[in-house]
Amino acid sequence: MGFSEEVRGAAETIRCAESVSVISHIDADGISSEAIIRTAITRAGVPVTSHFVRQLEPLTMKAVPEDDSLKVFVDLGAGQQNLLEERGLKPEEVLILDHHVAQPCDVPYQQVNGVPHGFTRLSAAGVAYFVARELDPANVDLAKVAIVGNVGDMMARETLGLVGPAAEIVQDGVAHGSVRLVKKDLNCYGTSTRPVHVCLSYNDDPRIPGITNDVRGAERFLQRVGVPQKTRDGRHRVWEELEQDEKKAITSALVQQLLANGEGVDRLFAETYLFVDECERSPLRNASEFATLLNACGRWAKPRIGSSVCCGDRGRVYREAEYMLNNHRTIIRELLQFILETGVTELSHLQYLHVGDRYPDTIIGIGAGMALGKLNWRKPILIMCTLPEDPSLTKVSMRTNEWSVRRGVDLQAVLTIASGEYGGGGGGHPIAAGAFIPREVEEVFVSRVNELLRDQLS
Ligand SMILES: [Mn+2]
Repeated sequence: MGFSEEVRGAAETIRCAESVSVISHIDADGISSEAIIRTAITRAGVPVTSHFVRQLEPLTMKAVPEDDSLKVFVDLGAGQQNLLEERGLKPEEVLILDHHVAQPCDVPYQQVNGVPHGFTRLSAAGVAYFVARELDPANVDLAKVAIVGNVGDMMARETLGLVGPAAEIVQDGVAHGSVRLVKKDLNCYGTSTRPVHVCLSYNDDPRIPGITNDVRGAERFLQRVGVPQKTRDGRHRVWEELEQDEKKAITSALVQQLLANGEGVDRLFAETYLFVDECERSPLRNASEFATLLNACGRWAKPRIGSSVCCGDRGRVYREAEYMLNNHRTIIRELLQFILETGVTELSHLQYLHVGDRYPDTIIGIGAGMALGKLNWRKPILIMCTLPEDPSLTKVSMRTNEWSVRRGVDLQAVLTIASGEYGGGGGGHPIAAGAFIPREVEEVFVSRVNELLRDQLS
């Protein structure tokens, strides 16, 4: 069966359902997937309820209602079909919309997943979008939310833009009028909300000597290029609102600076996705900042707030989401400060630290990622924390940068292998990955990861 047949089959299953329970994941992709499929199901006139889980494991299976509704698993399920089977779910009461590698299973659960068809850069929000569009072509207004999910799940990162079926979603959004595609934009986070010099100094893909991790350096750079940092009324300008010739002046100077340092310029530009129906300088204005807002909601256990924002709420719920985002950033800044003050232990191929139970496991990876630029950025960082709800387990997060990934580092591979060897489990991306391990193996685990990194670089 081809991918489009799977999509058609899923739409048919939903149309025939008496009622639906959506079970989804709390990250940006999971939240946007849930918003898309719940909206489409509601519009099809089928009663639907939603349930969010941090991950699908034996403990969280109780979130799956014990009724005769159709259970639609989004952004999870493919890799946990044994749990569905153990629960005694029959094939006719399950539909999986996922993009993770499927686990072999004796029960033939219905599934839509791009991976077996070679579409490895289509996240669950993309899969949910195609099913929604199949249910009703008018659902193209959800393309925007699908782009947020795909970008949030790093589907555009390596390829500097969405590709394959995900690029078709972008075309739908452009045709609908809610999405503006910028084909060759600055490859930088925060282009709609951050002052330009802050935006430039936070960027490490590519690393620009004298600007990356150097706010003053970035300010001097803008002065040199002759681009005013502030508006006439004294407000800091953001990248998105700069004039075309100012953007050109900046990127040309960045190209020169990179070339002068013998660095490649291929990662300086990327495709970006702007949402023209959102307020200027709002975190909803572009796909990657919108995804951060969803992640903030999910990581602080408020996925429903993020979902309502995806569905168009711009009132009280949106203000709560903004609060979540600001709170998220404050705590991450604290965590960053903690990491820098405590310091890391350096091994030959990585640097690591343990933050105990000071910070929730949902944000330690983000803090580690931010700290990396201020530490030895050539070595991946590994951060550990204890889990208050299960002291026998340790959560491990790792972060690196494009520079290392291009040299062969794959954090997902090292964490999957090493955690597997010690009875844990892990996953993620080459640039960012996480795992759970038994607490008593922390030390040997770290040296094993160091060894695996050494092998990858040899
Ligand atoms: Mn996902």
